[in-house]
Amino acid sequence: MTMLFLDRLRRHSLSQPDKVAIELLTPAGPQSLRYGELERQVGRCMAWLLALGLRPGACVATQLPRGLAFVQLHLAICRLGAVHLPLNPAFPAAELRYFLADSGATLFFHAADHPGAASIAEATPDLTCIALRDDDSYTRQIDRFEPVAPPPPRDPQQLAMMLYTSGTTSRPKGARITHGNLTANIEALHEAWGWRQDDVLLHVLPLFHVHGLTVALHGALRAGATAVLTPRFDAVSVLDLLESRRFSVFMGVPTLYRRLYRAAAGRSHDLRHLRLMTSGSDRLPDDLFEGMRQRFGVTLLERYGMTETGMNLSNPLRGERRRGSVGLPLPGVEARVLDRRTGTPLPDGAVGELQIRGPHVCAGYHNQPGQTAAAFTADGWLRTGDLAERAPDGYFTLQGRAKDLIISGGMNVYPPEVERALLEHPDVRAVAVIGCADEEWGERVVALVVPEAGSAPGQADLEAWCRARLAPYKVPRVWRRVGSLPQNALGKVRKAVLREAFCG
Ligand code: MCA
Repeated sequence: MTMLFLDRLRRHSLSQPDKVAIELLTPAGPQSLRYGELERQVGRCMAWLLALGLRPGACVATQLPRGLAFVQLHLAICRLGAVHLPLNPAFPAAELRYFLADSGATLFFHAADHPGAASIAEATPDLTCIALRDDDSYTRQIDRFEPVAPPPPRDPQQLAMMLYTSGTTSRPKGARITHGNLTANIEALHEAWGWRQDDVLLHVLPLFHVHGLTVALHGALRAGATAVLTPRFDAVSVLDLLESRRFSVFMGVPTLYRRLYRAAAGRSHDLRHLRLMTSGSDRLPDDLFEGMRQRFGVTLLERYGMTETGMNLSNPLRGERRRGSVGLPLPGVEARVLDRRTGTPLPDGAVGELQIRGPHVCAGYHNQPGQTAAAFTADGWLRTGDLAERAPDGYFTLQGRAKDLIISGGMNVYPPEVERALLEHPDVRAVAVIGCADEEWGERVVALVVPEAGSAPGQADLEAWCRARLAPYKVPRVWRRVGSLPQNALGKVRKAVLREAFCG
């Protein structure tokens, strides 16, 4: 059996205790944690969690900014055999309440200035809520404890994380991610992307998604490499850092690359010392792929993943990084393209639904047997809802989505979720939410609102309504009032017609 991810990390703490594992850049200067210190701090954190009554299998939610406390809590929760649910700090209380209730979390770590925390603590007396002011206050908490060092879970079926993904028909569902899933994915990436112990990753991505957490951070820790975390993404300072320090790896979404590209206008930059710059979470536009090559001398490596699976397909590290393609199946991953009507496999060059199978695919959705059954075939293939075609030489190209989904700045926005929120507004009779192409964000969220007779809800009012219920990136940026919405014979809104009419 392959050594599980956390075991591998523990080995690094013994073999290279003085090597920097994580460096956090802060306005007050860098803070670093060496592999040996990381193991000790995680040991103290585990002692604290045990003192708080945490048991294996229990779910711990965190809604924390990127920082050393987040990383240590993540590793400690997983190491104790509990389940980590990392949440976006931008979720308002309304969304947060749903995630906490649905996951059955027993412990919740949140930022001390969280506006909704008091009401949540009051409404859910069984939930232990712990406020952390910053990394320093976290360190003071755990410093009261001697480190413990229980062996990491050895059962690959043991749950490690729960990550929520929205749906077109349902409320968000928690993908159940096991230690075996995490290990399978990180081993596949280690091999395919040639992770090295002397790699230095510049990490700018959110830590509460697969991309930033289980691909970027775990990738660096699995390799025994160094991850340097910026407090937030700022194109000019990231560009300066990439040039001035010897980073070898960077991971981003197309919106980030667009900003880097623009920030470099009029200046010459050479980023050829980076051996790997990957792009994912959304389709990389052709002009950006070419622009990054011309302006920085870098050929971006595009890959394809999902919350339910981690990474599935990737262009090769060596060999052709094909423009517009998401590459080939990673080691251990099976991928196929099926006819959506008949369910039969399609020949190369034909567009159908992409399905994925392998040891990295999650163990279904938490408490949602119906959704799990709908998402998987009887023989274990995950229906991705993405359309793709396979070229005769094995490269896959995404060709759109069968699901109603908008991707804005690499974040998934499910129109039905936004529509449901707006339909609760007393002045809204009907609404359709669509994505319109946008150079910076990939797509931008547009709402077409049919008001109730005699009412005329204002944009500011509708926006405030959404902001109280949804994370800011889901809130429509463009609003249009319409008299009616075009429907098909089954009464379903014809979004293609709306996109044609309103995405000018
Ligand atoms: C921020 N804003 C956004 C988005 N992000 N609006 C639409 N879409 C977004 N993605 C809005 C904020 O609400 C705010 O508006 C304004 O932009 C500025 O906010 P700020 O936080 O300063 O934004 P930013 O720092 O400029 O963030 C943009 C970003 C960020 C850096 C592109 O969105 C980002 O890090 N995206 C990467 C997401 C990612 O890692 N995705 C992976 C998940 P206002 O003030 O009006 O509220 S997908 C995944 O994991 C799969 C498996 C995969 O394959 O990778």
